[in-house]
Amino acid sequence: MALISFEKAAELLKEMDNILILCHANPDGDTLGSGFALCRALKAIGKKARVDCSSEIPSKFSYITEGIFNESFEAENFVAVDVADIRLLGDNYAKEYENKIKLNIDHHGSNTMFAENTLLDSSAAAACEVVYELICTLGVEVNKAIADCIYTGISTDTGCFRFTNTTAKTHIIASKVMEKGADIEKINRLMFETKSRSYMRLEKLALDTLKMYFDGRCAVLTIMQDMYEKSGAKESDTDAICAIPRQIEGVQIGASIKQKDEKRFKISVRTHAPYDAAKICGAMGGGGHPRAAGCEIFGSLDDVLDELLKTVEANLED
Ligand SMILES: [Mn+2]
Repeated sequence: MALISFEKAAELLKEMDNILILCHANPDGDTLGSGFALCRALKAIGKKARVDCSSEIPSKFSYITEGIFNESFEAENFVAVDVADIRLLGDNYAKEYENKIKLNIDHHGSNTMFAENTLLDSSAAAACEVVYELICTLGVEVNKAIADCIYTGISTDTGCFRFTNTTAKTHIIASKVMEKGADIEKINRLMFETKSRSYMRLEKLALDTLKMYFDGRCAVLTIMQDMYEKSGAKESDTDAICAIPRQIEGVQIGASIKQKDEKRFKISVRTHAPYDAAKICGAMGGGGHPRAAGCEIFGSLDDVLDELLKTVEANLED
């Protein structure tokens, strides 16, 4: 349960072999970019490594996984990337790998320190920034494939360098991977400009549920299970939708409620400063970053909305 340095993390990885790298469930560009960049780097120094995730990897990330030989071997060492809490591995994986993670590489201030060793930089905009530095510490040459992975994590976790987590260092690392051939035109087009037709149908259904509260300072939209069927979209399509409420003029706290099971809802909160999304979600049993956080609540939709609005109201008054 120790926080360790880049040097120590590199040393640990050099001692390991047969390494299974775990991404969080409902994988995003950062966890996948981190996982596959690290996997490619470990293979470059002769290790057996592969990446695993409890959810299916969305097809738009296929360029990240392309051309990597997913070796079959008996995993001996387990490394997690971009995972703030063991539960985020997904229900079955969380149980299977509990107390087995030797190294966790992360950038969430809310990290629960579930791993034996944690390499954490909470000032990093993306876990991919941390992984980039670790790869450099390992002495591995960053090739185009690794550069594409790192750039993907950085651009997606910063909303293409627009979110306030973006730092000067974020841009420096982005420029380093550009020099190594990261295809920023293709990556940004795939991540930010390309929307499937099923996604557009889901966005339309979700927008129909949008409601404003507290004199327009809070906006909430809801995505119910039947909307996936109606639109043909998947849950992985909802990330961009969750960003919409905060985009409305005058909104300081935006939230989306996603139905997971009949009585289980995932809430995503996005805020403008000074409102703290991690604090709001923390009050409801979750966590995350100051501008983007999440939690899960059990109950009917009405109960969930009540609890969310009560918590938002308390934070707006602070
Ligand atoms: Mn991340």
